[in-house]
Amino acid sequence: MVPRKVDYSLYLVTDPYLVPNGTTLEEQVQKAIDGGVTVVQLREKDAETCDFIARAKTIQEITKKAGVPLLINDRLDVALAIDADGIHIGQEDIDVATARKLLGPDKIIGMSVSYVSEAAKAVEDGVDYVGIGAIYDTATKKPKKPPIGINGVRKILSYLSSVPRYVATVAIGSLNLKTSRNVVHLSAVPGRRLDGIAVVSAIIAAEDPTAVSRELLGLVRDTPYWMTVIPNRDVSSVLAEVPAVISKVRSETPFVHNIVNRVATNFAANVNLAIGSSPAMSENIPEFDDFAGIPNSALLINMGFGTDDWVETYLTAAGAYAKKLRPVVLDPVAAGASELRKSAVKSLLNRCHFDIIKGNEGEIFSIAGEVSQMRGVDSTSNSQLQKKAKVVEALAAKEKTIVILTGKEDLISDGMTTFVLRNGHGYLADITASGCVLGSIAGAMVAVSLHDRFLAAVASVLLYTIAAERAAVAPGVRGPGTFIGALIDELYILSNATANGDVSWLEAARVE
Ligand code: 3NM
Ligand code: MG
Repeated sequence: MVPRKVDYSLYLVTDPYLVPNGTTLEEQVQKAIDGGVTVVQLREKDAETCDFIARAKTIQEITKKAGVPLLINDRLDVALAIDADGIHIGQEDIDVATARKLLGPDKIIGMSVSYVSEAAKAVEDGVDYVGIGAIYDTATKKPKKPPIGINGVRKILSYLSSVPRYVATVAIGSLNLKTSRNVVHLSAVPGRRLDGIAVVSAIIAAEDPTAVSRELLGLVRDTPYWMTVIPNRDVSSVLAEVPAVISKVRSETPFVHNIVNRVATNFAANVNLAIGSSPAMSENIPEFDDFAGIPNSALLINMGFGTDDWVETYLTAAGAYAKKLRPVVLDPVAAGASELRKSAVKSLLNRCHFDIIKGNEGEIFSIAGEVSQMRGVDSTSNSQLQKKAKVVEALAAKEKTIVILTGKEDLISDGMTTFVLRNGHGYLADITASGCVLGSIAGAMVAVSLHDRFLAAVASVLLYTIAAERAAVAPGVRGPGTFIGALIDELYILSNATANGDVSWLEAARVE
């Protein structure tokens, strides 16, 4: 047999117990193939050998006709009996060398792995592909190990990118219409991405396996807008585009859904209004889908409060906006301050994509897994600028996001380009929620600038920090209290001036 290039994009794993009433596994497999499934693995954990072989033969008729490879789960004897295209084995199954000897060099051998160490062993043993999982908890299979999330996939892909022989990869474990896009695209590392997704219940239990398969294949193959990073940015050309973004917020009135801590709610809503956006403050899950469906919507998740079900609320909200391809801003308030917050951020990053992540040094370093002088929300900078720039750049590239690191100087990075911005005023450190409201501004800006999120971040920080400089010296401002009112005024004044073509205030910008 000639070794062929296998397309792993949509890899169906069967389960006889999940087939809906009134249909058969064979029918479901046929419908799934009609929808674009590219590989089928027959998985029968309880079948007698004779039944397994009989079923393998009927499934093989379907896959052969479609030119789709058929792999057998675990059972080398069954694979040999029907001359299947290969087998899939787990860590505790037959060893690869024996399987290879019995199957020959041209058959496909795949293995389940959860960690780099297991992947390394599988590569060394000569497998053709690895099934990486479980990504998330799944009801389909009792997990032996904790789920590894998107970050677990990244680690294995990074390892594989350093291996000379190409070993293909699929991810498995609760991959469905909600999770697949992020798992495939967010896990990509330089030079390497998943070849596909392995799916059980989302297809086998579906009423319409054809439609689901078609949609899943699209999620694997279509590159989401947030994978595109604009190369070769320079300060003057980005600055030249800032007024257009600020004006667009005024003319288009984007809807900004703020999930924000109680300390910041009123301030954030007023700031959204001042720059021309339309705020809603809601933690009510049943209305998230409606909000996400509003054209020009954006979501801000500000983690400044902790309730029992907060992570669920954030995940549901981020999922609703992701489904509509609308932007989400994350403000990981005091991300490293407690174990609760650390694990909350970890869950979010293992599932969600964020268009902008905004935090102070302590928060951003904590997310990036770096050590800084973290002291809750008041953390100040001790690190060198170079170090900060490296951290924001790496985090932005890894998470396919724009990172804003606020402080005495603000850093903004898309993973390729990093700007340092030096506007602002000391009063911003003397009032509460000054960082939180920047997240709300970023939500409004990115809602009208999805194609250029870096620009949206630059526009947000400049408008806000220059407004702060002006507010601090505005008539009647005597301290932090009067500053808050003047800051809202200046945001309003500058935003309107910009919309009316007066951009002279931008001459104060200090960006490099
Ligand atoms: N293997 P669903 S998880 C068969 O982690 C299987 O190796 C896993 O089912 C692993 O797509 C899994 O319904 C079940 O979540 C995945
Ligand atoms: Mg097994």
